[in-house]
Amino acid sequence: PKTQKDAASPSRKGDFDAVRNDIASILDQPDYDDGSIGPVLVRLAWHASGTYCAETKTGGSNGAGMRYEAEGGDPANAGLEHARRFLEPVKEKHPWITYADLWTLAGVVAIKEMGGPDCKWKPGRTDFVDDSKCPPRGRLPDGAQAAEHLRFIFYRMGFNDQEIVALAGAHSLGRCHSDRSGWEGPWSVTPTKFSTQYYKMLTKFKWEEKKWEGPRQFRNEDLGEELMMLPTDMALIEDEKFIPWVKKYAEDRDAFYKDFADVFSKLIELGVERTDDYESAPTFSKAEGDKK
Ligand code: CCH
Repeated sequence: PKTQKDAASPSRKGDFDAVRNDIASILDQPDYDDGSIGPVLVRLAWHASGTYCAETKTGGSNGAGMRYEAEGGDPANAGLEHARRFLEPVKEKHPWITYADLWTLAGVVAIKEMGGPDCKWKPGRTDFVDDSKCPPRGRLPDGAQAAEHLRFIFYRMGFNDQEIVALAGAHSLGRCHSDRSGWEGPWSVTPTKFSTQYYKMLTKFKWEEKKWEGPRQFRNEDLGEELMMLPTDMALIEDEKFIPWVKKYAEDRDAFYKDFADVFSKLIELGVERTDDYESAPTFSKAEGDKK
């Protein structure tokens, strides 16, 4: 049933500022993780986009294929159903926006609201009407691997070494969840603040393998058991071409903010082909398929 507020202020098609405001207004969620859904929204935007393959021009944020089991059920996307569910009221209030636009815009708004840079964002993504164009599974990075794997995954999208390191700085945000990826813990002591802390942690502390039953991850004895690094994070300081960028971004906040804004905007544009008159999918909470 429509509330009075909805009836009094219907959302005007194309009013992206209104959508931005509504996304910003739901970021603080005291009962969720570290008190903000910002980090998981950034991860949603990234995983929506990071399936892109430059050679075949498939994958990318266009389509919002994660609504379908084919893509949403990829083990790499475990936990992102929470991000999509949090955004559902925003979609219901602004039904004209496509999911593909909403998810990428949510990442951009979250970065900004958590103290990060303004990342350029343009609308115009369309939503798939079925799962036939979902990218194959296995295109997203596996945290258990090393530098060669990172290059294989990110070169496929069209990124270079500097861009790989700049993107990874998003790990100042959020945390690993044992019931999603199997790994456990945040990378930074301020996981809801966009910062250079990830690079500082990597360069200023010595990381050693954690002795536990779970998947291989790293810990520092002075920092305690909470903070962590993945094998792929360690690869950034083990590789001679990556490490100069890690050191640079640890020391130069302005360079990191600028480079991150550029590369995140590039990421969410991958595979986007615009048409003037695009249609949005109906709100998905009313459709079948997105397993809660
Ligand atoms: Fe990441 N990331 N990420 N990541 N990631 C995880 C969480 C976040 C890898 C693995 C993981 C990027 C790159 C990589 C975020 C942003 C980005 C987790 C924990 C794993 C594992 C998932 C869980 O358990 O919930 C690997 C491997 C790479 C390789 O490069 C890039 C690029 C970005 C964005 C620009 C954010 C944010 C999170 C926190 C999510 C949350 O729920 O708190």
